Amino acid sequence: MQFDLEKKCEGTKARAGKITTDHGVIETPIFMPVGTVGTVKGVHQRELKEEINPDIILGNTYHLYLRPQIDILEKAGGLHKFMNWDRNILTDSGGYQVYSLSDNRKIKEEGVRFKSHIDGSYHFFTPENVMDIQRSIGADIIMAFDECTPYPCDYNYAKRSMHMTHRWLDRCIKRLAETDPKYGYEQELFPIVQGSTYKDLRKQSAEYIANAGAFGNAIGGLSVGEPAEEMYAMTEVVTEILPEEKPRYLMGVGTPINILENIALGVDMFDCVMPTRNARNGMLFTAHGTINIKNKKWEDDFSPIDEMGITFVDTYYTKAYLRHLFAANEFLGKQIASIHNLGFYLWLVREARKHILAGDFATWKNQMVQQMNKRL
Ligand code: PRF
Repeated sequence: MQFDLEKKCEGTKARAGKITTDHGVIETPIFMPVGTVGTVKGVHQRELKEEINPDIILGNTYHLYLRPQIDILEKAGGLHKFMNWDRNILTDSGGYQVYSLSDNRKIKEEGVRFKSHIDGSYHFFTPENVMDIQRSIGADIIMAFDECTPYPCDYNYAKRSMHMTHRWLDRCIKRLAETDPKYGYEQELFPIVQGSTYKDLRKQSAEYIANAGAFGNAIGGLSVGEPAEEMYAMTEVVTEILPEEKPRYLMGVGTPINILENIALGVDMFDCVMPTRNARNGMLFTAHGTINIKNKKWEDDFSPIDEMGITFVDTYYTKAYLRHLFAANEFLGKQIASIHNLGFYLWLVREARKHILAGDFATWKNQMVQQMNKRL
């Protein structure tokens, strides 16, 4: 696997780059659609590939381990084959889902015991078995096992947790060195910076993570309820320290505005459930602001969903029709909105990349942030 830094923005810390893996090239900045259980909710693989066209999508260790379970994924020959997706996949380690989904969990140095949100059964995740599970899922990029602290978080808790995440990282690295990929292509680990909203902890963590010498690095523990300004401040502290020649991934972020602001702070990769989750609730993101398609004002608006949109649904359907589908609670409404929103997110990061390469990213970004900060 290789990362090439192609261009740095002059006015901001934004960068354009390319990650080359056995499943193709990932142009950065990138937004990775979330395919938690081996499906980007509501979107066929064919639509995903042909309309939205991301170089990489995300899967989840926690969910895939519980269902369909690892033996099925191994029999299928890995997640790529199971879901028929021949481009890149990144899997999150479960170091977040265990905390956000399982109602009953116990965190110890050895690992985390948790209760399945599906059938109430008990399971144990350790840095070692999470690496083994990610070998079996077969993602191209795999994440270290970490603890994502909540917001707000007591300083001493955040500090202890951060150190444990660092020790867990060492165990992840050791386990990976002792094992091989299962399906004949390379897998690379991204360690995760934690440290809550404390600058000194974030610095310490970024230094530790940078020293691990991994292929790329991630920033976790943000977008957990803190104000956007605090998130940006933490990103900035961390990107000052993480090596420039390696890709940087900000986990679980965010709104279109959050994404542009963090690109400006030197982040290359993003994922978030927002475009698909909000789509299912009738919220559409556009370059001119957000639309609540359930609103009565769209009832007789026969204009296209989004004249500027990149996917076929944007001009194939009208706002009035999409509103009707939501009012009637039809599946198709959620599908159309999901395709639109993902198309918009991918358009946004591709535009960002173009402007970084063209040298006018800062001006473009400021204008977009202003434009998108509206309700239509
Ligand atoms: N850790 C992991 N996954 C994550 C996060 C994290 O901190 C976040 C934080 N927003 C999203 N997904 N492993």
